[in-house]
Amino acid sequence: MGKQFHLPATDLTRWRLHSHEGDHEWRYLDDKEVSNGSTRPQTFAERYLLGLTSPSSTPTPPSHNNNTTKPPTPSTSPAAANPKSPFTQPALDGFHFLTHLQLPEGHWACDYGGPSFLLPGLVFAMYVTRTPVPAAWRVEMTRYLARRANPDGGWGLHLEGRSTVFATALYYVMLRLLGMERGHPLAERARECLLALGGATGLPQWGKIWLSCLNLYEWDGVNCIPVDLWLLPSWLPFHPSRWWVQCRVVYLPTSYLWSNRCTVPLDDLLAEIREEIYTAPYSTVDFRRHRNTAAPSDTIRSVSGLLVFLFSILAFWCNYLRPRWLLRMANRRVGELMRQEERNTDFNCLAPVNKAFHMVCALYEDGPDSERLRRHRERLAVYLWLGPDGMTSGGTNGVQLWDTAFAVQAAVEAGLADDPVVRESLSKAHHFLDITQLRDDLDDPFRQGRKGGWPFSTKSNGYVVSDCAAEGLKAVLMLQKECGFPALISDARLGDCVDTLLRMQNGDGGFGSYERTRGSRLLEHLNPAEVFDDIMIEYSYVECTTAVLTALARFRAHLPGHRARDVEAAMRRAAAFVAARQRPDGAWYGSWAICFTYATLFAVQAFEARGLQHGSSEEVRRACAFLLARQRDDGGWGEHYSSCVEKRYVEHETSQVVNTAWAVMALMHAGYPDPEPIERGLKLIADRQQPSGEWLQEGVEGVFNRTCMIGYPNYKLYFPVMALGAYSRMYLPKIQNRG
Ligand code: LAN
Repeated sequence: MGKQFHLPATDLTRWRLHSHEGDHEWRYLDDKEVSNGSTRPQTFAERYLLGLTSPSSTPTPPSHNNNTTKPPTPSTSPAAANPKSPFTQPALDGFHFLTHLQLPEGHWACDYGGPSFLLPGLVFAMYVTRTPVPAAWRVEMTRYLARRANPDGGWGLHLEGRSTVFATALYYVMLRLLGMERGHPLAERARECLLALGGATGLPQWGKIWLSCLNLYEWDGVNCIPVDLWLLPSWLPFHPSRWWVQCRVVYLPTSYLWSNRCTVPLDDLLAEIREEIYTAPYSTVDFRRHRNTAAPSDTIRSVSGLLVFLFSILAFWCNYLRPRWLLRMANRRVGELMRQEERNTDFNCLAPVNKAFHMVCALYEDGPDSERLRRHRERLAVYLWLGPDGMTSGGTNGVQLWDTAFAVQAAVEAGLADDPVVRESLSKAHHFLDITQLRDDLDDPFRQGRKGGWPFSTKSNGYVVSDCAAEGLKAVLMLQKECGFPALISDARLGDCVDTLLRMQNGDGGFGSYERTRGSRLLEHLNPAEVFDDIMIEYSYVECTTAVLTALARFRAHLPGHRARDVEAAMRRAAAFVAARQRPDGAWYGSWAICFTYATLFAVQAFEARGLQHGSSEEVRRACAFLLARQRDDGGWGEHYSSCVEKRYVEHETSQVVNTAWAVMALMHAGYPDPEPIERGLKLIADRQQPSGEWLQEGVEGVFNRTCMIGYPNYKLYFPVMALGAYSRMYLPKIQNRG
């Protein structure tokens, strides 16, 4: 964190978190609301999320209510001599803490921040569309940037990363648009950092697109994104419908913006900023020459020679040959596809990147007073998250379904479902799972079938994700079939989920994120975004594949009659995929969290679902050996995010509760015969637990596209519970049965 500046803050006690079917909005009470006293007090969850809780205001955990002191620090004596697990009470205390954070609709909220290229887009979209930024947002966004600046004055691709042009230029422009003077020390230091990194000509393509919309860069200096692409027949191997959906939905609105050169008129402020972000006066910059300039601080992969060649042909086509009528036709097509995305996501869009671009397109297509733009304005707040350090944008509109599914699994796997407080919480979570299931398919030709599946966040988002559907299915099966909760979700609806999952399996037996893989890996040569790797197509992932495999196994145990042969075949192929992905060192690489401990936990569960454990599988033994070799003297595991970037295990400076929970769970699922290392890991987790039952925030947990980190703050709460509770419920019986 950089030098601290004195910046105004809002009164954090005035913020309230609203939720409608999981869609969040932080609202700031105005003076009138405060003075007439009609507002409800902040809840514990709100105060916790805003960093306003203190030990005295924190509810006491059951171990205290029972008049017992916190259970004695567990000894590391052999399990057999320790029939009542010393880890059960910490698990219960941990889950009780989670119940205080649950929202009335049954899900959990959290700060899903980290990436730095999301918030600027939303602010830019507001600037271009002349949408006023509420004063409280302005104050809190500025404060956030001040709190998160690096010592050199810049910002990185994600919160823990070193400064890049991408983040520093976008945040700098954002600060200025929010009203910060160029002479403010925060702005001054950011500008110095940006210019030292080479200035805004080194922006990757997505940054260049934004600055062009803002009239701070020239469209001629952005590699072409022709709308015509969307008129091509979909059988073509490079058709956009074959791209990874996250990439496809970004290039849909940006193709419109690029092809129509959409640019906000220059005003005084923009004219000033123009002269602040380049190393030379604006009028002397030859933007055309910078189409492929990417700052060394930012570049993960440079644009391929093939793509540079294609770009030059396409630019010629777009600038000189393409008839106007064709452009109009393509615009219409892209407009239809954009409206379809808006309708299907209740104007949230898939994620904040395409949301912000859509909002700008709505202005240019439909005008400043259009209903479409009004709906977009209304749905900005779902992405904005307020925390102790200010306001930022989440990577999606939240982690609602994902967190809820894992919280349920943690309670059940830890054997806590009979506790009355836990039961009430599970019942609310069950309701959320019920209302969030996707009940129908869409008429969109490019969308993967979703009926019966679950999304990552909310029903409004509406995109099925293979592992979210799988984790949701497991949670419902646990509640309804194993813990006696009512059948809110019928067997037919559970069967729909399985049918949807079966349709998502790839040719290699694995599962991708949102869709089946539709294009060739060769398309990666056409990746124009210099800062992200592997974004062009869906790939199969070990985590997603295992999630589906274990969900199918649990489903089959309860409903063996549903498509028995298809389910068995899918499981067999999925297991083969996971086995094939094991690295020579025995571990698996994690694509969605940090990193080898995460993926190895999943992979080991895939083997377990096929009846293979330490005693019966060489692969599982190698996985255990990999983990054991990395256990630290304090009993924990700690992986640094560089593991993801460098694709080798990189130690964190300290053991991390979340990595430790994953590693011990992997060993337990593997049936590792010696409880000693597991107990040492669990002891570290129990020792780090606070008197309130919670665990404190440590390093960032999640990742995407290998280089961008993203926070999953609830991981530190439910994965420890799951690990602590699994010890006596799942692990001890497993090794004791074996004799
Ligand atoms: C996510 C978040 C959730 C994540 C899991 C469910 C954990 C994973 O197992 C499958 C993939 C998925 C759904 C996922 C995909 C990529 C997302 C949407 C994100 C990491 C959150 C933000 C990110 C998105 C791509 C950000 C925009 C950037 C681009 C490069 C397009």
